[in-house]
Amino acid sequence: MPTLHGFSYSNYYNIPKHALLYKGVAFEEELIFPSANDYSKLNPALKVPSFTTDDGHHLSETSVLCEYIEDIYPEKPLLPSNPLARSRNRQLMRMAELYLELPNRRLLPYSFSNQAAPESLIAEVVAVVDRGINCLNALATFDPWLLGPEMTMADIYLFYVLTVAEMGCSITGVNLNDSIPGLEPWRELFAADPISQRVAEDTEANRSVFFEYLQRRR
Ligand SMILES: N[C@@H](CCC(=O)N[C@@H](CS)C(=O)NCC(=O)O)C(=O)O
Repeated sequence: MPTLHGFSYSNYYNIPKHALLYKGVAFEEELIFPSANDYSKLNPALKVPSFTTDDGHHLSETSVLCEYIEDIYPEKPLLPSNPLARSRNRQLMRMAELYLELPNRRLLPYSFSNQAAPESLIAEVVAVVDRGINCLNALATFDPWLLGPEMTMADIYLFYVLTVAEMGCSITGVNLNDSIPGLEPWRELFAADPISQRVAEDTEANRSVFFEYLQRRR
């Protein structure tokens, strides 16, 4: 059986997990942190998540796992079949990661430690996040899903990207709901799905274990 390795407090971990649950794939979850002995065999970048395929190969990088899951489990598709629509989907995933997740991730150490972030860093983050806001306003339709009537991989990607983006926004003061019309009702729609609720419960259940891991790393 395929195995998803990592920890539920990770927003990246939750992306392939949501996709697997949506597709009804039987899989195991291994609770593991990147500091574990031999974790590099699963993922040489020492990041979570990683994935062991049904035939024992290890894969990592969340966007790659999404592609693999879609290729291997095509039932209940999460990417459109039309090449342009497929690329549009990937374009939004990439933009969400580059311009919303990654800049805000730079603020996580300050969010977790309650220390003030340097103003220069905040200004850098806000400038990149502004690009992300423009991308979503230009491309997302929210009718009712991110890119039309079907829920797709881009919806999953953006939803979990936003959990880290929100942590950063609580420091920068950027209000994504105000800046991106349609974002808030779309988030509510996604969050109401039973799979989202299951993932959210698992995330919450992992909270104390994750913060203990962070303490040990300091
Ligand atoms: N590029 C990676 C990023 C994954 C990532 O940053 N994961 C975080 C957890 S959300 C992580 O493993 N951080 C390293 C650590 O906690 O030591 C991917 O797409 O999977």
